[in-house]
Amino acid sequence: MKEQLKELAIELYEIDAVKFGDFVTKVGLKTPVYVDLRVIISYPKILKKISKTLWGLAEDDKVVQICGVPYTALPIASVISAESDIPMVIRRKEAKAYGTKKLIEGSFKQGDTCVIIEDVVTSGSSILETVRDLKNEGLKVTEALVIMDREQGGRKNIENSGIKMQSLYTLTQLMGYLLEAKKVTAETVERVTEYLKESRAPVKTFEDESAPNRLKLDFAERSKVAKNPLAAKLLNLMSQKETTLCLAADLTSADEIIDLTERAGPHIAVLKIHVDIIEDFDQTFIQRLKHLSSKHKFFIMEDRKFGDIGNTVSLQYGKGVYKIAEWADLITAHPVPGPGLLDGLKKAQKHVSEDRGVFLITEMSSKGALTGENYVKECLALSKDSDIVTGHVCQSNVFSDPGLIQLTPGVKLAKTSDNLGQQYNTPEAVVNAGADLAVVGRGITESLDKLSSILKYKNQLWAAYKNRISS
Ligand code: S5P
Repeated sequence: MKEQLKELAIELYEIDAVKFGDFVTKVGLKTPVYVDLRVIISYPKILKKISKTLWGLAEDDKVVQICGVPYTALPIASVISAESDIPMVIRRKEAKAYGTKKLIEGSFKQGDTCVIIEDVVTSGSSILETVRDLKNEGLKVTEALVIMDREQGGRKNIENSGIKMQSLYTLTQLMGYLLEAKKVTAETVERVTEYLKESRAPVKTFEDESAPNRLKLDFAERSKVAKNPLAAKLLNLMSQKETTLCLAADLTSADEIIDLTERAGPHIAVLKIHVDIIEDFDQTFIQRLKHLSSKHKFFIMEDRKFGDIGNTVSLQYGKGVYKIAEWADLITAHPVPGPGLLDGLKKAQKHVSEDRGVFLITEMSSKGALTGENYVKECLALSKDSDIVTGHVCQSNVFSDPGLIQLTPGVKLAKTSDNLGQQYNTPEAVVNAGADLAVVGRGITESLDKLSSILKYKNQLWAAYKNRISS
């Protein structure tokens, strides 16, 4: 085996799958070693050899499915699957775009055991995300076979989640083989060793992945684990009032909003407005709204989508004509400025005695939205330890923390779009894609019989939620 690994290490070096120099990683960190196994698809003999050697590490002989982590490991997993005659499943990376597509492709049964194939492990997060999605679909994952362990904390993270990880090489072993074959100098080995000492990936607790499945828990149970007090209240309210409807009253006249809210109040969990589109705004409008919110028990959300540096958002939230912090139970914010945004919002909340919450805009419903997978990850990281984040505005099940709420806009009775990029999915589809609260705007405001539309959305959403937690 050792000779085989040494030979393979040299071949990988010669096809530029391992390079030494000054590189910058995806997340902007400097590294003296770059491992890019994508190139092996151009060398079928090496692809075959590496796949065979990797499969030789497998211990679990009851495995009935193979899953490659997209994308580099997919050809390796395919070769292993074809050679071993064990079927393969694929976890889609881009299913999140519309939230309703299948996450796992391939045919499998509940309880099937599955081995994961991965090319390089750094923090282990790609494997853990794959494991989470496979588990959500009922597959059991016991083992991960990896070509290269960069020794930066990934193994620990993976093993902490109960997955046995086997690798063909650690970076140190690979360096040893290359030094022996005189492909690298002792100085390069030393540089890499130093780098490894300094750049351990943070140990992830992966609470999210090991937490009970958010989609299967009922709101009352989830309220007990919410860090944000308003999230706890909202989950309880949805449970008691049996509604997950958030009405987007995107109307420009104060009277029209009040009129609609009077009718909708008993059936909604949240009334969402855009205060800056109201042409006759004054503080009496707010008083009337507050009166209705305490009479009919719903929360008020100002969909301001704050997105500036901490100091500016603090002023925008607490001051100015609208004094949003004084009356909006909930607000929305674009997390693009980073943690300072939350600090700024929190600062403005200090002057208010009631509970307040923030929904982070993590994915958008509009066509071509720039909220890609990495951005989503960063947004989720931001909410992890915050007590002011109520949940995420997103289109799909991107987080598992049962204490956070998924708010999904872009909802209509039929799957359609408008002519300005808005995309709609049905109430049932969005709930199955993880929506806890669903935002309906024009589906209600433009209907002739508003009350009957409100009830239709409310009932369809609630039925889909009950179905989700019981199935
Ligand atoms: O991604 C998003 C986020 C939000 S908050 N897509 C959205 O459409 N929204 C808001 O939801 C939008 O500002 C509007 O108020 C509402 C959707 O309205 P509708 O009329 O298209 O249902």
